[in-house]
Amino acid sequence: MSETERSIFSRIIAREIPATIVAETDTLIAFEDIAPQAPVHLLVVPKTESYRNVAELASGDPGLMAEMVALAQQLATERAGGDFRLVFNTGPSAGQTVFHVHAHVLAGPLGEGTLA
Ligand code: DGP
Repeated sequence: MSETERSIFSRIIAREIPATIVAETDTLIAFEDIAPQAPVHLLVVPKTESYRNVAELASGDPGLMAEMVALAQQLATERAGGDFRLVFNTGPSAGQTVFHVHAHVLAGPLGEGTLA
């Protein structure tokens, strides 16, 4: 894959562009969404760029998907008492804009105007 084809999230992982990183493991990174839609709005992202969306990830590496859920739960527990929403936009007409699989972790009081 050429430099120009790398996703914005790969550039965050490589520290080429800034982000507020809140957790990192060998396989995952988590950082604050640039446009938060809930009191806690984090993105949990596999370091590999092999999967464009959650359907590809679930069939290609279900263990990695389970790691994403576990990290989401850990972060929601640290920040918002443990309850959380996990959103995987899958496909352009569903609102996906970055084609490097990622989970939106939403927590805190969810009211009008938050991600439905
Ligand atoms: P989606 O629409 O599901 O593909 O979500 C992509 C999310 O990524 C969106 O909520 C905004 C976030 N995002 C896009 N570019 C950046 C960036 O450069 N930094 C951060 N922190 N978040 C970004």
